[in-house]
Formats: sequence, structure tokens, C-alpha cells
Amino acid sequence: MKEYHANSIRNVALLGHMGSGKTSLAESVLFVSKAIDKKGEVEKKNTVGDFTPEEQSRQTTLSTALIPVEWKGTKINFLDAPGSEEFVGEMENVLSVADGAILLIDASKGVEVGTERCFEELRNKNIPTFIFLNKMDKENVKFDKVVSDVKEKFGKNVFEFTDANGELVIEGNDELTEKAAETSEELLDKYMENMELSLEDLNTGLKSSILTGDLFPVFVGSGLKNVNIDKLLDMVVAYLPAASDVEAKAVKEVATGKVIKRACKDDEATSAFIFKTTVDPFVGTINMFKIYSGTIKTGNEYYVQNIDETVKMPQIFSMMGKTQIALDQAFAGDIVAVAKLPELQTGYTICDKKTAVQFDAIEYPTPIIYYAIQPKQKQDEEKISAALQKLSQEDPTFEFKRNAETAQLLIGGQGGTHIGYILEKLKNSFKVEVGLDDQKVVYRETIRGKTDQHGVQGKHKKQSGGAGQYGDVWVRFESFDGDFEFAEEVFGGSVPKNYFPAVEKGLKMALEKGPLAGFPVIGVKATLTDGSYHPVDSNELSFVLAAKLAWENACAQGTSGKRVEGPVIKPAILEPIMELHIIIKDEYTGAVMGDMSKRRGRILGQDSLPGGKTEITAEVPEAEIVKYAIDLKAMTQASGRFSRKFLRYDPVPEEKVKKIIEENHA
Ligand SMILES: Nc1nc2c(ncn2[C@@H]2O[C@H](COP(=O)(O)OP(=O)(O)OP(=O)(O)O)[C@@H](O)[C@H]2O)c(=O)[nH]1
Ligand SMILES: [Mg+2]
Repeated sequence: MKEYHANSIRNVALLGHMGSGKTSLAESVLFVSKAIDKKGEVEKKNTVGDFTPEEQSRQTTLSTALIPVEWKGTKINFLDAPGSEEFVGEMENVLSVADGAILLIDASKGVEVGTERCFEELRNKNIPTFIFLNKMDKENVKFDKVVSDVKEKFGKNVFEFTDANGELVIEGNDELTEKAAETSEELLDKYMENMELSLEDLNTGLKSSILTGDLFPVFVGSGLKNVNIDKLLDMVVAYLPAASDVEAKAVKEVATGKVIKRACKDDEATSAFIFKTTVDPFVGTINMFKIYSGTIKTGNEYYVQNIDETVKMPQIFSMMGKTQIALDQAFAGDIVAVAKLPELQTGYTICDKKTAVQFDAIEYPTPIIYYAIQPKQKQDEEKISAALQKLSQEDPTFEFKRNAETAQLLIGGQGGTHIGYILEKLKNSFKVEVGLDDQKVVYRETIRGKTDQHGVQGKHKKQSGGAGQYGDVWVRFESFDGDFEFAEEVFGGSVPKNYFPAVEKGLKMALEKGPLAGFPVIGVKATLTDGSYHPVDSNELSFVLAAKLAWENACAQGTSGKRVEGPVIKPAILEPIMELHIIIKDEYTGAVMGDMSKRRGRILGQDSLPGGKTEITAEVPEAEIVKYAIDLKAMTQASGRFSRKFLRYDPVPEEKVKKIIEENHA
């Protein structure tokens, strides 16, 4: 591979709805540019992208592939991302480094949910965008209809650059000429003089219009049949920004904390950003990064502020799917990769030590669905955490955690497909097979009411042989707005001060497992009011045990059903309440709200968003939304999305208590 510098590098994301043909297009650009001499097909499982067994079995992209193409002296780094919205983390990675994008549309279908989602993201990030109407070889395609669909959905800045056959139609288009003229004073003057622009001026104007996101050109072709792909490559070179054309990315200077910008030039200090990490048990860790400024040379030393370490750069390479193409050095603007640096990962900055900088990490959505897993083979227990650790390093939208209270090992992700992929990777790459369970909701227990003023007694006494044990306390329990509070009103030294901490400790231990279903107890105030001690036999342990007894006795009063003199406390179960932000197309508002009320949810707000969308804010018990990611998808034809966060604990309705106790009581 030749050496390329910023002005002859294009970094282009391939985005679009699932199955719109991104991976096939990537294969086609490789073939047309003669990087490969035999063209693979997704259906034959022999493409350069989609090289993992998981991708091949599903015939869909799950992990971004770099597709470098050399075309007429320019290097185009295509990034072929997954179309599935559950792999949004990959899209975030790609968008963090792309200087331009090709948004693919399956012309036989028109604008789909995923098309809109990608377009929205591209606009949020202001990334210059081409629209490629793919699959034009199919019989039922109506070019004009698709174009008007695109214009209707994406607005008046959408312009055909070609006709249905791929012939350029920009010259002589008055609207386009005006658009180009508006981009600079010089062009405007020229235009006002003759009411036309030379082709060169027109192209200059169009390019800047595309760069600012004021123009989305439409092209047509077929990746599968290699139709118009050479033209598309010409257009990418002509109209999409070079790495040096886009505004420099802000970066924090470590020494001063100031946010600065480094020009995309080889003679600047080096700064590079890792946007994707893959961890494979055989190939090891591969980090893909974009060089924002300076150069990176195999064998040189660089600094990584995120872990405060200097690393010697192993062999760097370009990647074509899984094939590594070794490079001695790479220059500002390029996207390359390196293996054998397992201490580095997505979000880290590589730079010169003397002038250290750090880019902001990418923001990812947090998991919206959790499952519990357990290894099928007992001896895999240890292997599994190492494997999960590696998988989460690759994929920041995936999370795993051990829940101490339910003893479940939980994995969280962006939906059923995403979770399925994680399980398949565990099996294929790490040879660990696991069983899947629903996530158990983590409840809390609490008390209602108050014992009488003097409290409830707990007395621990053991005086058979050897040293005796003696502790005696009276504790008043009452419900409280907070987790736990301990107080004392001991009069006249009935319990010596030095035993107070033991009493508090005993109570805290007792509250770890509630009386109803064994969940931690919160919302309790305990006041030590009275007690007695023994000058020889009393010790700390005795008071710890006495305090536990006091709690148990207090709970027994409240649950025994026997008549007890005076006021009692009543144990109760609390459930986690989550706040959801749900974004859906307006047409689904009724269905989603209705469904929410069936789930015991409460709507807190409903806001209109641009593009015919509605955001619903609701609070709902977690127990009712364990599989909401899957249900919302079904309800909205995969167009809805949501985020969730924990809000608070609320009492469980009476009719649910019995079932929770049955399910959880050990
Ligand atoms: N007729 C026709 N079929 C195509 C064309 N491009 C892709 N396909 C088919 O469409 C299907 C999906 O193609 P992919 O290239 O895997 O699409 P993708 O956008 O990468 O899909 P995801 O990775 O799942 O998002 C495959 O069966 C392809 O053969 C095309 O230009 N014409
Ligand atoms: Mg694909």
C-alpha cells in the first residue's frame, strides 16, 4: 500500500438500514478498485467484511470492518458498520472518526426505520452525507418514487446528482448552481455576472455545501452487480471532504487542561484516537485508531494519558477486513490498526509524551435489557469472567455484573439480538456455554409504623461453663426516610457507651436480610433506649447478638398474627421504580401509553420531537419492564427506543407481595 497524506485520504462511514447492502458495497468497491480479484457475496459467506463466524451464520454485520480502497491516488477508508440498531455502539465508534458518510437505501424499499435513525445521527454529528440508492438492479425499483420519498423525509437539501442510470445531471441545474454560488462571495460574484458557473466553480461550491451539511447528493447503483461503483468512488474523491478539510477535533491538553485543536498535518505533534477494539483469544487485541495530527511510526514510543503509560508501537497496519497490511508509518488523517497492545482500548488517546493530549471518550447508551447467565459446566466459572471482561472491552454497550443480592451473574445489552451475539461469541471464541435466565428484580424490605416508646427487648445470655456472654438491649424501631439511622437514649448507663457501636453493628447485620424474603432492609431508624449488662460476662459479641435479637423480636411482633400489646412495626416489600424515556413515532403513542398503564406505569410527560416523533417519560416498576427492549421493538416495528434509569423504591402492591416472598424466600 502506498503512503497517503491527509489531503488524499477520505474516511467514509457506510451506514444504512439492516440489509441495505453496505457489506456488499464494500466488497464491490474493493473489487472495482482491484484490491481483490475475486468478488465475494454475503450470501456465500466469502466477503472481506462479515468475516467472523457469527456474522456469516446470520448474514449480517455485527462488528465494524475497515475497508481501505486506493482509487486514483486517493485512499478511501470505508468503515462498514452494522445496520442493526442494537449495535449502536459500533455506529458511535464509526461516527466518532468518519469525515463523511454514505447512507445506503435499498431502492426497492425506500426510506426505512434504520435509514432515518442513521440520518438523524449523521445530522447530530454534522457529518457530510451522500445518499446511495442501492439495489437499482432489482426489478421493482422506481427511481423517481424513491427520490421523492427521500426528499420528503430528509428535506429540501436532497438533490439528485445522477439520473436513474447514473449519468451526472448537476450541470444546468439552476437550483444546484444557486446553492453552489451561495457558498462564497467569490462564487456569488461570478454567478451574478454571468448567471452561471464554470464546472470547476460549480464543483467547488457543491463540495463546500456538502461539507456544511447543506446538500445531500443522491446517487444510484448496485453493489451486488457493480453498477456505477466506479462513479461513486469518483464522487467520493471529488465531493466528500479529505481528512484535512474537516474542522479539527477538540482535544484537551493534559499539562494545562485547556481545550485545543491540532491541525491535521504531519508536522504537528501526534494525537490519535482509538475508536474500536477487538479481542480475540487467538489473534489477540487489535486497536483501530485515527491519527488526528502528526504521524505514527512502527517502533516509536508514544504516550497514553488514560493509563499514564508509555508504549512502544508494535507493527502498525491497515486492515482489509481481517487481513493486515503492514505499514512502517501512517500520517495525519489516516485510520490504521495495531495489535499486541492489550492495555489499550476504545476511547484512549495515543500521543507524544512531551505534548500530551486526551480526546473525550465516546458516549454510549447503557444496557436496556439484562439476563442472568450461568455456565453449563461448573469448571467454566472462572473462564467466564475472563471472557466477559474481554467482551466488554470490545463492546462498551455491553455490561456484566454479579448481583450480590440475587446471586445472579447478569449480562446487559441493547436487545435480544445483541445478547444472542454475546452468547454466541462466548461459545465460539471462548468455548464457554451458558444457560440463560430472566433477570431477578432486586427488591428491598422496609418497615411501617413504630414499636412503642421503650422498644423491644433483645437479650443474649449464655452462662454454661467457661466465660459467659451477656447482652441486653431495648431498641425502638420506626420507619424512616433514608436507609438506616441509629440513635441512643440510654439513661443512667444501663448500657455502657463502649457497647453502642456493637449494638449498631448488630442491627446493621440484621438488616442485611429482611424477614419477609431476605432482601436488604432500608428505611429504618433504631434507637437504643435501655438495657442491662454484666460486669464480667458482657462483651461486644454479646451486644451484637442482643441487638439482632431485638430486631427479630420486633419483626415477630409485626408478623406473628398474635395479638401484641401496644404498637408494632410491620415489615413490607419495596420494589425498584425506573424512569423511562421512550422515543417513538407519533403513530405509536397511543399503543405505548396504553401498554405502559398495563405495566403499572405512570406517564410523567409527553413531548413532541421533530420528525414526527414523541418522547414519553414514564416511571414504572422494574419488574414490569424486564423484557421491555423486546416488547417495545415488537410494538413499534423496531422504530422505538428507550433508556432507563433507577429512580427509587416504592411499596409493592399487596397482591404481589405473596408471590415475591414465595419466589425469593430461601
Ligand atoms: N439485488 C441486489 N441485492 C443486493 C445488493 N446489495 C446487497 N444485496 C443483497 O442484500 C442482502 C444484504 O446485503 P448486505 O451487504 O449484507 O447488507 P448490509 O447493509 O451490510 O446488512 P447489515 O450488515 O445486516 O446491516 C444480501 O442478500 C445481498 O446479496 C444489490 O445491489 N442488489
Ligand atoms: Mg453488513
